[in-house]
Amino acid sequence: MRGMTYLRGLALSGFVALASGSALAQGLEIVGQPVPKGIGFQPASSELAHDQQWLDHMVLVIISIITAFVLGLLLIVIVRYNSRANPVPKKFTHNTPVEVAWTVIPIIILIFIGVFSVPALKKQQTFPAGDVVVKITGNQWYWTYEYPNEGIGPYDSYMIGGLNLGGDGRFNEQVEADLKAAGYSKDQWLLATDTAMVVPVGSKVLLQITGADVIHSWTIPAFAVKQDAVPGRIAHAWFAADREGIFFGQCSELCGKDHAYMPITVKVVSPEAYAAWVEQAKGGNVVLAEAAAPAAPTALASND
Ligand SMILES: [Cu+2]
Repeated sequence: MRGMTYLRGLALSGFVALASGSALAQGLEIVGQPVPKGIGFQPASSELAHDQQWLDHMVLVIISIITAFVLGLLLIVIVRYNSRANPVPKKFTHNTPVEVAWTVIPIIILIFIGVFSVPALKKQQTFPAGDVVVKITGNQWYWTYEYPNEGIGPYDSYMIGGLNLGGDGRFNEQVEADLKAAGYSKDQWLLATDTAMVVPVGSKVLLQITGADVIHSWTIPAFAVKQDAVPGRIAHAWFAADREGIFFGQCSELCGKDHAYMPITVKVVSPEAYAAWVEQAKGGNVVLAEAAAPAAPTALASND
């Protein structure tokens, strides 16, 4: 299944990427990947991710106010009650109204946060039947995907330029050529894989995640999905991607010497492209063909 199919040149994609100024691979926009000096989230691309990021920003506002308040109190104490400004300190030890306030106000703040965070967590952990079910197995050091309902796979997904594909774990001209042939640039080194998980946009995808040897962890940050892959257990996770594109993640549980070399690639495509891929994948060719992906740059959302 390795084959050379994925190494076909994708000059058109490269041209479109240059022309539109955004990264494209196989006609799909690269949406979810780490960026240099980035400190924020990857673009939220599922309802779960929108919830998660909204929650994060909301809590950030609260903790910023609290931090500023405590800093203000500290400054007042430092300026007004230092030993020079206030040589004879007060002797009292209790102040009931203040003590009630500093107990009740934090309780109210915690309840307020909980009112929003518990439903978000529950949504994450309430698993739909799934329009698409994908079984994911973590191995040292690659991922295996299987679509039990469609009879696709299991097939493996290796990092381009990784040990399994003839690399030595280092970036070189051959790796760059392999990435280019698969429709990626050197920016996707350590992220792009030869095969990918392919799902239709908007559909609820139920993941059944397990490990074959040691504990791994499957994640796509832009979908707000992260789940340990534990040998002997099947854990569930779900997402519904709300935009087409290519999304990357990396194994997130230290799993041995090549832990850093087992990235995750998910391609979200139109329902039509997905149906075409399913037919082709049933025949054994799981590499998303260029023709299956939308080619018109005008159909792509901007990456903001
Ligand atoms: Cu790992």
